[in-house]
Amino acid sequence: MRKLAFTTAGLLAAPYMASAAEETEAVKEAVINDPSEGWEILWHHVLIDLTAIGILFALIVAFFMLSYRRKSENEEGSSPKLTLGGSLAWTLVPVFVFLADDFYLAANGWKLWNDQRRVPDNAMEVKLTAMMYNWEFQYDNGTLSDPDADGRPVLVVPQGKPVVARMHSEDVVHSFFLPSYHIKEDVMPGRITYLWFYPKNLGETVLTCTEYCGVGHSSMYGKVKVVPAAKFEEMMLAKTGAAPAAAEAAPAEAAGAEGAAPAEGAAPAEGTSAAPAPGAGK
Ligand SMILES: [Cu+2]
Repeated sequence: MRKLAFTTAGLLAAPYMASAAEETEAVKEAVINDPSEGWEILWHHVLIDLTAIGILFALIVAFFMLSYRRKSENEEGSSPKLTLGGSLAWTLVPVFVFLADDFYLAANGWKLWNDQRRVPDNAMEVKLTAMMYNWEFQYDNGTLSDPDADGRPVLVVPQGKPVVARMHSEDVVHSFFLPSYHIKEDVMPGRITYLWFYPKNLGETVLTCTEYCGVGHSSMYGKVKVVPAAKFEEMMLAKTGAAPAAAEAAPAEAAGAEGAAPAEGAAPAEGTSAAPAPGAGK
Protein backbone atom coordinates (compact mmCIF):
# COMPACT_ATOMS: atom_id res chain seq x y z
CA MET A 1 0.00 0.00 0.00
CA ARG A 2 2.72 2.34 1.02
CA LYS A 3 4.71 1.38 -2.08
CA LEU A 4 1.71 2.13 -4.26
CA ALA A 5 1.30 5.52 -2.63
CA PHE A 6 4.94 6.30 -3.35
CA THR A 7 4.60 5.18 -6.96
CA THR A 8 1.50 7.30 -7.46
CA ALA A 9 3.16 10.25 -5.81
CA GLY A 10 6.18 9.69 -8.02
CA LEU A 11 4.08 9.65 -11.19
CA LEU A 12 2.19 12.75 -10.15
CA ALA A 13 5.38 14.54 -9.22
CA ALA A 14 7.30 13.53 -12.37
CA PRO A 15 6.52 16.66 -14.41
CA TYR A 16 7.48 18.86 -11.47
CA MET A 17 10.64 16.91 -10.76
CA ALA A 18 12.07 17.86 -14.15
CA SER A 19 11.74 21.54 -13.42
CA ALA A 20 13.06 20.94 -9.92
CA ALA A 21 16.11 19.29 -11.47
CA GLU A 22 16.60 22.28 -13.75
CA GLU A 23 16.33 24.52 -10.73
CA THR A 24 18.93 22.45 -8.89
CA GLU A 25 21.23 22.80 -11.91
CA ALA A 26 20.80 26.56 -11.83
CA VAL A 27 21.46 26.67 -8.12
CA LYS A 28 24.49 24.43 -8.56
CA GLU A 29 25.90 26.82 -11.12
CA ALA A 30 25.35 29.71 -8.76
CA VAL A 31 27.17 28.01 -5.87
CA ILE A 32 30.78 29.06 -6.07
CA ASN A 33 33.42 27.48 -3.92
CA ASP A 34 35.28 30.68 -3.18
CA PRO A 35 38.39 29.74 -1.20
CA SER A 36 39.17 33.35 -0.28
CA GLU A 37 37.31 33.33 3.03
CA GLY A 38 38.64 29.86 3.81
CA TRP A 39 42.23 31.09 3.55
CA GLU A 40 41.49 33.81 6.06
CA ILE A 41 39.91 31.36 8.48
CA LEU A 42 42.79 28.91 8.04
CA TRP A 43 45.36 31.66 8.62
CA HIS A 44 43.61 32.69 11.85
CA HIS A 45 43.51 29.06 12.83
CA VAL A 46 47.28 28.77 12.34
CA LEU A 47 47.86 31.91 14.40
CA ILE A 48 45.60 30.70 17.21
CA ASP A 49 47.32 27.30 17.25
CA LEU A 50 50.80 28.81 17.29
CA THR A 51 49.79 31.11 20.13
CA ALA A 52 48.18 28.30 22.14
CA ILE A 53 51.17 26.00 21.61
CA GLY A 54 53.59 28.80 22.52
CA ILE A 55 51.74 29.60 25.73
CA LEU A 56 51.49 25.90 26.62
CA PHE A 57 55.22 25.39 26.14
CA ALA A 58 56.07 28.53 28.12
CA LEU A 59 53.87 27.32 31.00
CA ILE A 60 55.45 23.85 30.99
CA VAL A 61 58.96 25.31 30.98
CA ALA A 62 58.04 27.71 33.81
CA PHE A 63 56.54 24.83 35.79
CA PHE A 64 59.70 22.71 35.45
CA MET A 65 61.96 25.65 36.26
CA LEU A 66 60.07 26.30 39.47
CA SER A 67 59.63 22.65 40.45
CA TYR A 68 63.24 21.63 39.95
CA ARG A 69 65.00 24.81 41.03
CA ARG A 70 67.77 24.57 43.62
CA LYS A 71 66.21 25.06 47.06
CA SER A 72 69.35 25.37 49.21
CA GLU A 73 72.91 26.58 48.69
CA ASN A 74 74.56 23.16 48.85
CA GLU A 75 71.90 21.16 47.00
CA GLU A 76 73.25 18.99 44.20
CA GLY A 77 71.15 18.23 41.17
CA SER A 78 70.49 14.77 39.79
CA SER A 79 69.43 13.55 36.35
CA PRO A 80 65.72 12.99 35.88
CA LYS A 81 64.70 9.40 36.33
CA LEU A 82 62.07 8.37 33.83
CA THR A 83 60.90 4.85 33.15
CA LEU A 84 60.91 3.64 29.53
CA GLY A 85 57.12 4.08 29.45
CA GLY A 86 57.49 7.61 30.82
CA SER A 87 60.10 8.52 28.22
CA LEU A 88 57.97 7.14 25.41
CA ALA A 89 54.85 8.89 26.67
CA TRP A 90 56.63 12.25 26.98
CA THR A 91 57.83 11.86 23.40
CA LEU A 92 54.91 10.28 21.62
CA VAL A 93 51.93 12.07 23.17
CA PRO A 94 53.11 15.58 22.20
CA VAL A 95 54.18 14.31 18.78
CA PHE A 96 50.72 12.88 18.09
CA VAL A 97 48.92 15.94 19.44
CA PHE A 98 50.93 18.37 17.35
CA LEU A 99 51.03 16.21 14.24
CA ALA A 100 47.26 15.76 14.45
CA ASP A 101 46.88 19.51 14.48
CA ASP A 102 49.37 19.89 11.61
CA PHE A 103 47.56 17.32 9.49
CA TYR A 104 44.22 18.94 10.24
CA LEU A 105 45.54 22.31 9.05
CA ALA A 106 47.25 20.75 6.04
CA ALA A 107 44.09 18.88 5.02
CA ASN A 108 42.12 22.14 5.17
CA GLY A 109 44.82 23.79 3.08
CA TRP A 110 44.67 21.03 0.46
CA LYS A 111 40.91 21.41 0.19
CA LEU A 112 41.23 25.15 -0.30
CA TRP A 113 44.01 24.63 -2.81
CA ASN A 114 41.79 22.30 -4.85
CA ASP A 115 38.99 24.90 -4.81
CA GLN A 116 41.55 27.45 -5.90
CA ARG A 117 42.57 25.35 -8.91
CA ARG A 118 39.01 24.50 -9.99
CA VAL A 119 37.68 27.33 -12.11
CA PRO A 120 33.88 27.78 -11.85
CA ASP A 121 32.06 26.98 -15.12
CA ASN A 122 30.50 30.41 -15.42
CA ALA A 123 33.76 32.32 -14.92
CA MET A 124 34.46 35.31 -17.13
CA GLU A 125 37.79 34.98 -18.88
CA VAL A 126 40.36 37.77 -19.02
CA LYS A 127 43.66 37.51 -20.81
CA LEU A 128 46.43 38.98 -18.68
CA THR A 129 49.75 40.04 -20.11
CA ALA A 130 52.56 41.02 -17.76
CA MET A 131 55.53 43.10 -18.85
CA MET A 132 58.24 45.16 -17.21
CA TYR A 133 56.53 47.07 -15.56
CA ASN A 134 52.89 46.94 -16.33
CA TRP A 135 49.80 44.75 -16.62
CA GLU A 136 47.46 44.50 -19.57
CA PHE A 137 43.98 43.01 -19.37
CA GLN A 138 42.07 41.90 -22.44
CA TYR A 139 38.44 40.86 -22.35
CA ASP A 140 36.92 38.06 -24.40
CA ASN A 141 35.63 40.54 -26.95
CA GLY A 142 39.17 41.67 -27.67
CA THR A 143 39.00 45.05 -25.96
CA LEU A 144 41.56 46.16 -23.40
CA SER A 145 40.80 47.58 -19.97
CA ASP A 146 41.63 51.26 -19.63
CA PRO A 147 44.22 52.56 -17.17
CA ASP A 148 43.19 55.11 -14.54
CA ALA A 149 43.96 58.83 -14.60
CA ASP A 150 47.47 58.18 -13.29
CA GLY A 151 48.14 55.61 -15.98
CA ARG A 152 47.95 52.71 -13.51
CA PRO A 153 46.40 49.50 -14.83
CA VAL A 154 42.82 48.79 -13.76
CA LEU A 155 41.01 45.49 -14.14
CA VAL A 156 37.29 46.27 -14.20
CA VAL A 157 35.07 43.27 -13.45
CA PRO A 158 31.34 42.79 -12.87
CA GLN A 159 30.15 42.04 -9.36
CA GLY A 160 29.06 38.49 -8.60
CA LYS A 161 30.76 36.75 -11.52
CA PRO A 162 33.90 34.69 -11.01
CA VAL A 163 36.82 35.92 -13.10
CA VAL A 164 39.56 33.67 -14.46
CA ALA A 165 42.78 35.28 -15.64
CA ARG A 166 44.79 33.40 -18.27
CA MET A 167 48.23 34.83 -17.82
CA HIS A 168 51.51 35.06 -19.62
CA SER A 169 54.54 37.33 -19.51
CA GLU A 170 56.27 39.13 -22.35
CA ASP A 171 59.65 39.18 -20.63
CA VAL A 172 60.59 37.87 -17.20
CA VAL A 173 58.80 36.06 -14.38
CA HIS A 174 56.21 38.17 -12.58
CA SER A 175 53.60 37.15 -10.06
CA PHE A 176 50.04 38.42 -10.10
CA PHE A 177 48.89 39.12 -6.54
CA LEU A 178 45.44 40.12 -5.32
CA PRO A 179 45.91 40.56 -1.57
CA SER A 180 42.22 41.15 -0.83
CA TYR A 181 41.29 37.89 -2.57
CA HIS A 182 44.13 35.98 -0.88
CA ILE A 183 45.51 34.75 -4.16
CA LYS A 184 48.62 34.99 -6.30
CA GLU A 185 50.15 33.06 -9.17
CA ASP A 186 53.37 33.33 -11.14
CA VAL A 187 53.19 34.79 -14.63
CA MET A 188 55.84 33.42 -16.98
CA PRO A 189 57.05 33.86 -20.54
CA GLY A 190 56.23 30.96 -22.87
CA ARG A 191 53.66 29.46 -20.58
CA ILE A 192 50.06 30.17 -19.62
CA THR A 193 49.14 30.06 -15.96
CA TYR A 194 45.80 30.94 -14.46
CA LEU A 195 44.07 32.08 -11.33
CA TRP A 196 40.47 32.87 -10.57
CA PHE A 197 38.78 35.04 -8.01
CA TYR A 198 35.25 35.92 -7.00
CA PRO A 199 34.43 39.64 -6.88
CA LYS A 200 31.64 39.64 -4.32
CA ASN A 201 31.88 43.22 -3.11
CA LEU A 202 31.84 46.47 -5.04
CA GLY A 203 34.84 48.74 -4.84
CA GLU A 204 38.53 48.93 -5.56
CA THR A 205 41.29 46.68 -4.25
CA VAL A 206 44.99 46.43 -4.94
CA LEU A 207 46.60 44.26 -7.59
CA THR A 208 50.36 44.05 -7.66
CA CYS A 209 53.42 42.12 -8.78
CA THR A 210 54.89 40.01 -6.02
CA GLU A 211 57.91 38.56 -7.79
CA TYR A 212 60.94 40.83 -8.03
CA CYS A 213 61.22 41.46 -11.77
CA GLY A 214 63.61 44.39 -12.09
CA VAL A 215 64.22 47.94 -10.91
CA GLY A 216 60.65 49.00 -11.66
CA HIS A 217 59.07 46.11 -9.78
CA SER A 218 57.72 48.32 -6.99
CA SER A 219 55.78 50.43 -9.50
CA MET A 220 54.04 47.40 -10.99
CA TYR A 221 50.73 47.82 -9.23
CA GLY A 222 47.19 48.81 -10.08
CA LYS A 223 43.69 47.97 -8.97
CA VAL A 224 40.79 45.63 -9.42
CA LYS A 225 37.58 47.60 -9.73
CA VAL A 226 34.34 45.73 -9.09
CA VAL A 227 31.31 47.42 -10.64
CA PRO A 228 27.63 46.39 -10.77
CA ALA A 229 27.00 43.89 -13.58
CA ALA A 230 24.75 46.35 -15.46
CA LYS A 231 27.43 49.01 -15.37
CA PHE A 232 29.98 46.51 -16.68
CA GLU A 233 27.65 45.65 -19.59
CA GLU A 234 27.31 49.35 -20.34
CA MET A 235 31.06 49.75 -20.28
CA MET A 236 31.49 46.86 -22.70
CA LEU A 237 28.80 48.28 -24.99
CA ALA A 238 30.55 51.63 -24.99
CA LYS A 239 33.85 49.94 -25.82
CA THR A 240 32.65 47.74 -28.65
CA GLY A 241 29.23 48.91 -29.67
CA ALA A 242 28.13 45.30 -29.16
CA ALA A 243 27.07 43.23 -26.18
CA PRO A 244 29.92 41.18 -24.70
CA ALA A 245 28.48 37.93 -26.00
CA ALA A 246 31.75 36.08 -25.59
CA ALA A 247 31.93 37.04 -21.92
CA GLU A 248 28.72 35.11 -21.32
CA ALA A 249 30.02 31.89 -22.85
CA ALA A 250 31.78 29.39 -20.67
CA PRO A 251 35.57 29.74 -21.02
CA ALA A 252 35.93 26.13 -22.18
CA GLU A 253 33.42 26.69 -24.97
CA ALA A 254 35.05 29.95 -25.92
CA ALA A 255 38.43 28.26 -26.00
CA GLY A 256 37.20 25.28 -28.01
CA ALA A 257 34.85 27.09 -30.39
CA GLU A 258 37.28 27.53 -33.25
CA GLY A 259 35.55 28.51 -36.45
CA ALA A 260 32.58 29.91 -34.55
CA ALA A 261 31.66 33.37 -35.73
CA PRO A 262 32.90 36.01 -33.30
CA ALA A 263 30.40 38.46 -31.87
CA GLU A 264 29.67 41.33 -34.22
CA GLY A 265 32.24 44.07 -33.94
CA ALA A 266 34.36 42.04 -31.57
CA ALA A 267 37.75 40.75 -32.58
CA PRO A 268 38.53 37.28 -31.21
CA ALA A 269 40.95 37.48 -28.33
CA GLU A 270 44.41 36.69 -29.61
CA GLY A 271 45.67 33.39 -28.28
CA THR A 272 42.32 32.51 -26.73
CA SER A 273 42.06 29.23 -28.60
CA ALA A 274 45.51 28.27 -27.35
CA ALA A 275 44.58 28.93 -23.73
CA PRO A 276 44.03 25.74 -21.73
CA ALA A 277 40.54 24.88 -20.60
CA PRO A 278 39.76 25.57 -16.94
CA GLY A 279 41.36 23.04 -14.72
CA ALA A 280 43.87 22.03 -17.39
CA GLY A 281 47.58 22.58 -17.00
CA LYS A 282 49.65 22.84 -13.82
CU1 LIG B 1 57.57 42.46 -10.34
